[in-house]
Amino acid sequence: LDGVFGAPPAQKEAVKRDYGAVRKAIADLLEADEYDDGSFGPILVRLAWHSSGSYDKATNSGGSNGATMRFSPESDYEANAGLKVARDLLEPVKAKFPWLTYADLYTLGGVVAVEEMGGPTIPWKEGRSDMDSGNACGPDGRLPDASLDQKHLRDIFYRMGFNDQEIVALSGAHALGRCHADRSGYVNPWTFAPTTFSNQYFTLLRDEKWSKKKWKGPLQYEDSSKQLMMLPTDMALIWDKKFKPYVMEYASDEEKFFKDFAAAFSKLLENGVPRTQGEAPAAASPAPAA
Ligand code: ZEM
Repeated sequence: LDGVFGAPPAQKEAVKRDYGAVRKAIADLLEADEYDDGSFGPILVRLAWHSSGSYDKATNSGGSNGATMRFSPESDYEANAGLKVARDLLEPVKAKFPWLTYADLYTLGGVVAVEEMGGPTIPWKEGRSDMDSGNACGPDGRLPDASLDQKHLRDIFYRMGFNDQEIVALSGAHALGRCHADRSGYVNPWTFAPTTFSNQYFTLLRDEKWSKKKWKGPLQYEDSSKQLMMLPTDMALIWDKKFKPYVMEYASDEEKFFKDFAAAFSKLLENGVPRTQGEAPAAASPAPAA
């Protein structure tokens, strides 16, 4: 009978796909006194974002599925400078859970980092697959250029299927982390608590007086303490009359920001992932009893 109905149970692959254990393994990597502000959380959020932000809705190409950033040319795009740190950090997790795809790992890394740094719960579901070469890498230039303006932000994010409110909500991730001169050419963090997920990015945009930093580097803005920064694309959010109301709303209502960020970030990670109907994470709540 075994010959007809498949291998006997003992020989079947007995792998329990324990995503709780994966989440814990990622969470255990975050704290690192010697790195940046003491956490790898921010760069894991950036890895998830850049893995996904290559998505083009019109052609349904790019996006987190495939984990194409592991390969040249995408790994070498200027926008992805520094992200090898994050990919290398996650290698031991991949080694410990060989059944896990890189595409699921890179997105789940960002989800766990946001949650561990005090942010909202992000709806996430497994099911991405990995490409085995760089043939499927999207073209360079699909990620935003920080030196440009609101028109550019809309060109980039509308292409992924986002609206103005989602652009502002997603930008709130700049509460986290910092700029590195050797990666982007910019310097300094956006907030005084760069390892805590909060709405501080919006309160600072609203309340601080931002002026052009006087230096030889690319144009960036600094606060009165000269310790914090904003990119030209960050400033566009308070200069543009359609973006600004969302900045004001998120500055005064952190709960609304958390809710909108969770929805937009989940959508970002999901863009381009093939799903059968009802399989996407928003609909992944317990199925009705049969
Ligand atoms: Zn960022 N981002 N980003 N971003 N980003 C940087 C760092 C981080 C833009 C951008 O050019 C830059 C989103 C949107 C946009 C994070 C998350 C998200 C840096 C600094 C730049 C230049 C890189 C460096 O030097 O290390 C632009 C133009 C954006 C358009 C709106 C979105 C959306 C994000 C997530 C949802 C994070 C967490 C960092 C900090 C990384 C770190 O290493 O600390």
